[in-house]
Amino acid sequence: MASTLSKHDINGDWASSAPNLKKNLSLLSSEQIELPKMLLEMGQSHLFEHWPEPGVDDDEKRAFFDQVAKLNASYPGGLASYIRTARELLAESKEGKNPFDGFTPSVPSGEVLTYGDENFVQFEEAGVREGRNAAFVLVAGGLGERLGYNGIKVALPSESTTGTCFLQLYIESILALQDASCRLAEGGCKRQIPLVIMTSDDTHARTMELLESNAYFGMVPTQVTLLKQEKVACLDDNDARLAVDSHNKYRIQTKPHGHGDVHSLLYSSGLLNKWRDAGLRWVLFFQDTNGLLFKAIPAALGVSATKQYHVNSLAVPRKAKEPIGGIARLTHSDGRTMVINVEYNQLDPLLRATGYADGDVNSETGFSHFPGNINQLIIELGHYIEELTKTGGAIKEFVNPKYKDSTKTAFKSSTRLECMMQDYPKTLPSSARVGFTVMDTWLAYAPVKNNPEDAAKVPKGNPYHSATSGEMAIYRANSLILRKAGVKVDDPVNQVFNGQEVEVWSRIVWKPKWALTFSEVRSKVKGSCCISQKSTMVIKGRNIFLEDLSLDGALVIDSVDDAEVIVGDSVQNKGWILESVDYKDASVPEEVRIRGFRINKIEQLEKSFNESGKFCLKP
Ligand code: UGB
Repeated sequence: MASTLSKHDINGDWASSAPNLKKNLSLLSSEQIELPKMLLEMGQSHLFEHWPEPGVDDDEKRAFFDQVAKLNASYPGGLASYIRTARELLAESKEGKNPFDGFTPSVPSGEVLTYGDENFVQFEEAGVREGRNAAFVLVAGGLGERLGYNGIKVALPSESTTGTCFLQLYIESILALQDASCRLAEGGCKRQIPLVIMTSDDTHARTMELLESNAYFGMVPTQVTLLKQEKVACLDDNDARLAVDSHNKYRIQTKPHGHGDVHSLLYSSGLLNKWRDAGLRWVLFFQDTNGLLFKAIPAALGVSATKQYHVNSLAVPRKAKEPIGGIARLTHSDGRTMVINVEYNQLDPLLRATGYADGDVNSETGFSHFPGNINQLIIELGHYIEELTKTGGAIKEFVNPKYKDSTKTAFKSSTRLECMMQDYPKTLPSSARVGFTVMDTWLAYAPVKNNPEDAAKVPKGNPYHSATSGEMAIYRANSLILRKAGVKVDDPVNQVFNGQEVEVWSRIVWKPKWALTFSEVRSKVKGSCCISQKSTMVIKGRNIFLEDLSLDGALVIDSVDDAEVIVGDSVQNKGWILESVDYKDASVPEEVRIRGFRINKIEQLEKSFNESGKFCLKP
């Protein structure tokens, strides 16, 4: 029950600078009284200027304090600390201070892998062995404003041949890693790899609903934990005056704080210690829409384990000025060094300010000197816990106000503090082993971030990062992997969808349990196989072997885990074809429209083997 206010509190002399607040003090409980005191001390009396007499909108006024209490509790150090940090960062931004002042960038050295060579295969094997000691953390609190999709991004189909959504693909990949890793354990193992999903108010309910309505895509429900991040208060000016919500004058406007929240949430959840006590060693962080990522995970985890990295970032070759962060070694004039992501909008100015007159430009390889951060981090758990015990998981923040003019005194719209998960190494001692692993882009990175209009405007040669390119990248990667394993896959044809010219390869898709690593793919392809460009091949079962297969059409094949199926000879039919759709055509579902095509399933050979035993599919 709310306790009553003291005489001093009711008297409210401390509130004389905010007369409208003073009149309403009786609405507050004694637990809440510290909140308005703190707000006044922090120069926020404007929040009460428009408050009417007691008796009017009292419930809204109480709800205001509930919101303030929540904002206060969810930020390390409370709202006062948030406002103080905001003032410091806003002052630095006004002065034009570079957050990397004193640091000189240089090109870092990391592990550069070539898909399918002996080195790669060895790292994959080491990674699969370590898989059972890993926990996965998906940051999925972002709204994806650039994509402009109305649903949550993890519910989007990663490709439309099978319609598998990103969350299903991720979960099935983790389960495949779990099985493969446990099979390698001496005496077997029953470990369930934990998955944490960071959500926000924008995504939480829909993520939960997606999991529940799909039986967690095969995971045990207790294997999955959702941690919801809270938004932070918006700021109206350089004094960090909190912004009043334009839809409700009794609310402070809030916006997302960024994916960096994941560290403090994990820390306060208590999960990290639980994982350590259960013998886990690695935490792998990843983002919401990269359909290729798990093709790179086993090798990258193998690199972490072999090199004993405390932090390992996955990277890909990056075109200069491409909007993904660049990984750089930064050396301070006082001798400190760190290997860290420098966001794309900061890299070019930093280079120009430190003697690279041309800024961020491509080298003779056709790519920037600085590998692109794809925000897949692998962190060693013991070291992580040690570090978070010191910092509580707080990540260095930044502010990015859009000023009205060069006086930098007013903003075009409110701003807020933000933080990024890849800034975690910024507080690490120089002794920490921070490395990175570069993989081919075709293998590791094809996010879905841009809406069709923006994607169509991307400079020629740079990636679209759209739903169209994300899907095509999956077919391309699978085709290239099969080629590497000896299958003759036809060259792609170029087609334009939603104004984007893309390579259309054979639509080849397999479930992660069919093959997670290159060695597994190689072991499942025999003899002389070929697949024409117009073909579609969907492999759903675990023990399906392609042997002297000649495919020109559509083939969909499934089997129970203890069936062994050989697919051979010639399969020919009219197949499945891609038909263009206009993304402005509102009669077409949004997830189809944003890729610019639909699949017309004209004719296919579809076969399911539902009993154990050895079978041969020879039409
Ligand atoms: N996300 C959250 O969970 N919470 C938030 O508050 C915000 C986001 P974006 P962006 O490799 O692809 C990142 O918006 O700006 C989740 C890196 O900073 O897609 O493109 C969100 O749901 C950049 O260095 O990020 O930039 C999503 O899963 C570069 O590496 C993830 O965070 C780039 O991604 C990323 O959100 C990239």
